[in-house]
Amino acid sequence: MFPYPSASGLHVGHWKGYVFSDLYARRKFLEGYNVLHPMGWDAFGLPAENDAIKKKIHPAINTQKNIDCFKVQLKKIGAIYDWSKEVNTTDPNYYKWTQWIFTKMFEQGLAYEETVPVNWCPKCLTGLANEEASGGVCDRCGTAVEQKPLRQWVLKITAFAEDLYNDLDELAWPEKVKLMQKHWIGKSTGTEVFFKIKNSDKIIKTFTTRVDTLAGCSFVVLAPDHELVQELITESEKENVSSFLEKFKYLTEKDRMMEKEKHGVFTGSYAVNPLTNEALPIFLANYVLKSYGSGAVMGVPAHDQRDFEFAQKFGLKLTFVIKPATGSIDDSKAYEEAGILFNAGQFDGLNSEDAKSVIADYLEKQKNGMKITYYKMRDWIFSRQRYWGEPIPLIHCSDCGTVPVPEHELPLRLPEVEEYEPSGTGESPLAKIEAWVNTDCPKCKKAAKRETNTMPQWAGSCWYFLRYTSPDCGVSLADKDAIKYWMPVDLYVGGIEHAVLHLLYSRFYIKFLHKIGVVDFKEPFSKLFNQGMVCMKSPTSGRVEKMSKSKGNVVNPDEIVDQLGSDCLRMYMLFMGPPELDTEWQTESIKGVFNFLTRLWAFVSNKENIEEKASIDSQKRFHSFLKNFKDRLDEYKVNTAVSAIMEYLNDMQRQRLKFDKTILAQFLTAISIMVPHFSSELLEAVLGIQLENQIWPTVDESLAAKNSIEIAVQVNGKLKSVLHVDISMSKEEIIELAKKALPSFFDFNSIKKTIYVPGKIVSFVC
Ligand code: ANZ
Ligand code: ZN
Repeated sequence: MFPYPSASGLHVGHWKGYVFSDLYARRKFLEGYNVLHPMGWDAFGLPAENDAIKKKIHPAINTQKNIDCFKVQLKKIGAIYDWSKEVNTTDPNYYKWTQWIFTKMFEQGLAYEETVPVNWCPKCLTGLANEEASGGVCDRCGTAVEQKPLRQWVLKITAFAEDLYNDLDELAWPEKVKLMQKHWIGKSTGTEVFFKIKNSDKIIKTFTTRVDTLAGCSFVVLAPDHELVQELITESEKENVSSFLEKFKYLTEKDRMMEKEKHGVFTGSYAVNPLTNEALPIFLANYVLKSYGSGAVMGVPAHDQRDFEFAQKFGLKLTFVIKPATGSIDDSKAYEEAGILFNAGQFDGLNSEDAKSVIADYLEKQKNGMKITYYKMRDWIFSRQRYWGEPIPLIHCSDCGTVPVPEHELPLRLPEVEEYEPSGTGESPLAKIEAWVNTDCPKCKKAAKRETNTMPQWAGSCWYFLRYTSPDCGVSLADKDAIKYWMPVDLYVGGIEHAVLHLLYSRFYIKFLHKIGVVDFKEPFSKLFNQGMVCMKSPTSGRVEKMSKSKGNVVNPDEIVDQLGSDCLRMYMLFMGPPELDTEWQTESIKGVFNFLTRLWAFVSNKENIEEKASIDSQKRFHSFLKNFKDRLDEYKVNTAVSAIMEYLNDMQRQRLKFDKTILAQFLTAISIMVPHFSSELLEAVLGIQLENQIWPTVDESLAAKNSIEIAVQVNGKLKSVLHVDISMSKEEIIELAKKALPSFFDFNSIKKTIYVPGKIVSFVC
């Protein structure tokens, strides 16, 4: 995942993912693959704009400065990035295609304009994100926010909901991420039940996943903003209802849902239960959302706890229609489990799971309902009222309506302006630039106005990986053959915080581009790896937290590189712990890695450790190391792959084994993927060969075959070391080796007793 070039620069946490992906890029390269390991910049967006405003430097200049700094820092990693493939989302030659994709979506009816309520602070005069308006008050000034309808551009991601959901199953992604996307998309299969309204020809559609409970439905509830509300209110209930509605006017859906207390009001109207023909009171309530399902719910207090609480409060009828197969019903709460139907007329005795389809079929036949699948995911609000983003390439003409900027006029450049601060009126700062706003309609050539909203930061990151294949392509978003050759991405590495947003939006874009024939695959990232975060104790909170400048717990990689070298930091990042987990930075441990590398350097550069032809023991030890190393890499257990190198050196020294030139070259080549500078220096200095000419070594399986066993060495019951010994070794030889594995300061005279458990343990009692 390409970085957002922030002003604070790189910290060691950023290294973790980059070193990890470099490891696999280097391995594939040595294996003879053609590898595309690129880098680029996700440089539009609010943080970049805010930083520029703070420094009073134009965002374009400021962003370029940040990129330059980032690049200097990144180069210290020594990754095999192909800088000729660099992309930058703010480059007009790049965002031309971000805009082009939008116009294609617009032409396909997948980008539409809608006036949607956004959180609006009447004091700050700006729209706020849901996260900025929790509890119904403005995050900045504490004023109660209103729901203000603002004109927005929305992308119809829901058109792909089914594929976005189903195709997850094919992906080699962490289960956790797939599950998070499934929850977000929120597929729900159920039944829409139609309720006739008494004294009206209208019907209310309610969505339920438990149509088996329909016989127990004793009321119907609508969201307070449901479109039928006004028609349902009877004269006698007018006052009650309007004071109820007044109370909820300012709350977001989320806040309404969060409230534990069930609030509601009777409308005065009744609906008819299509199974029992009973008349059911129609209510409005805070716990029903307009934006989900059909915005109305059939209330079944006996089998839904929310409905139960609501019914208790309003004294509504409680009818159990499902009972457990054994045991009895507790009528102090809802029974939400599966069971057997009763009190349900012709459906009595059915098991509740079967009853779902039987009753749905029955309703369909009577035209009182239909089976339906709903998705919780909403369409994507795509416009921002800010300067630093891709201008939305549309023109509003009073005669022709909304017309896309023709392809040959793209990119539609962001105009140079003096004032790029948010205007505060809910309009983009672009709206103030009359010379830019006023233009001609591409169709009828009459005077028209440009759209002034810009795209969100996500727009450029939804498809950048395609551009890496041919960043200079001028005729399409990327060269068709190049896309075919390289894509989809084989291994995508990044943090889990992108599990839903970026990773879902990119999947949507690729599905769209597949639909219009730009790509011939439907998923952008075949394999995903989420690296964990690097954490450290924060001086402000005293807790171990994710590294970040604001918490004052960052380690600057440049300093570490100066003191200990890039390879030492690389190896430490890989050794810190399982790569997918969050791990704590420890300065002591990185010094341990430094000491190890120093020891390895001394061992390898000592001519006495190289002989003409390595002993069979040495060959066996090397190939079992290599097998181990590869297996652990294949399983992405890179920390244990580092341990394999450490164990190997320990055994070489302990057992006084020597390399020959072939083994040494293979060994240094294998570990070069972790410590490339170190390896290539040694290859050149000791063997006179170039890393660039090496290939990934193959394991000799016959030599790697398990011919050694692990023996634990204990002193007074405490584990001191683990030996890898040849199975042919005698008890005496093993005890000798075990003694050598103890620290040099160990007093051998203190040994009272030596116990050897064959094939397992050497235990010294002192
Ligand atoms: C009647 C019923 C009886 C329900 C029962 C549940 C248990 P999921 O699985 O999340 O899709 N529901 C439907 N639309 C709603 C809305 N707009 N706002 C709030 N709640 C809504 O949940 C589906 C269930 O959530 C539906 O099934 C409905 O309650 C409720 F014993 O219908 B159920
Ligand atoms: Zn026109």
